[in-house]
Amino acid sequence: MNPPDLLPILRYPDPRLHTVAKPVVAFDDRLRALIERMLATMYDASGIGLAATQVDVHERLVVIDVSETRDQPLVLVNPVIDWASAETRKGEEGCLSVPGIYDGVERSIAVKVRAQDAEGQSRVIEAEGMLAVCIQHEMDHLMGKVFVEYLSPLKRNRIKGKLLKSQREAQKA
Ligand code: K2U
Ligand code: ZN
Repeated sequence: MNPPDLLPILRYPDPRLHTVAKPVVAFDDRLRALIERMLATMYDASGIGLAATQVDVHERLVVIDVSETRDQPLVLVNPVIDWASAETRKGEEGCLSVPGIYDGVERSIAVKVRAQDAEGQSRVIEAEGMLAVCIQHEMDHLMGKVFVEYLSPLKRNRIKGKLLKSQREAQKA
């Protein structure tokens, strides 16, 4: 079987990254094919998470794999954070849509998420550590939020300028 085709990842400050995703309603072959392509895209980009928003699909779907062995994919459809710890920690974050930029973001250290799997089965996930951070980062994407929005306007404008410059140069090459 051919590996699934990779999907192009939107790059900040593409305005489509600020679209609010709609709930997934059909648990069909189209969804399963999309999940396969998102997983292939995430692994190919060495990411530990990918939200559908980042591949210009505006539905509430996230894939994650925080395992060392890169073989424990987690599919979250229509995820809802039911509980987030009051205790927070500032951690270094990156984003496949903001290549080469890493900065500190404050996140709850633990979250409880209700979501459906690729077949539509509901499940509850209690997460902490990197998985909790990744879930919060991906859920932001589904709300049209990119992690650089937690940074100061000065930093964010510098990042915007840097990325637009590198995108222009890439087009010339
Ligand atoms: O762009 C994305 O949504 C994938 C994110 C997920 C993520 C961001 C920050 C912290 C945890 C997860 C990353 O780009 S995946 C790349 C990466 C890998 C390990 C640690 C941090 C970032
Ligand atoms: Zn991201």
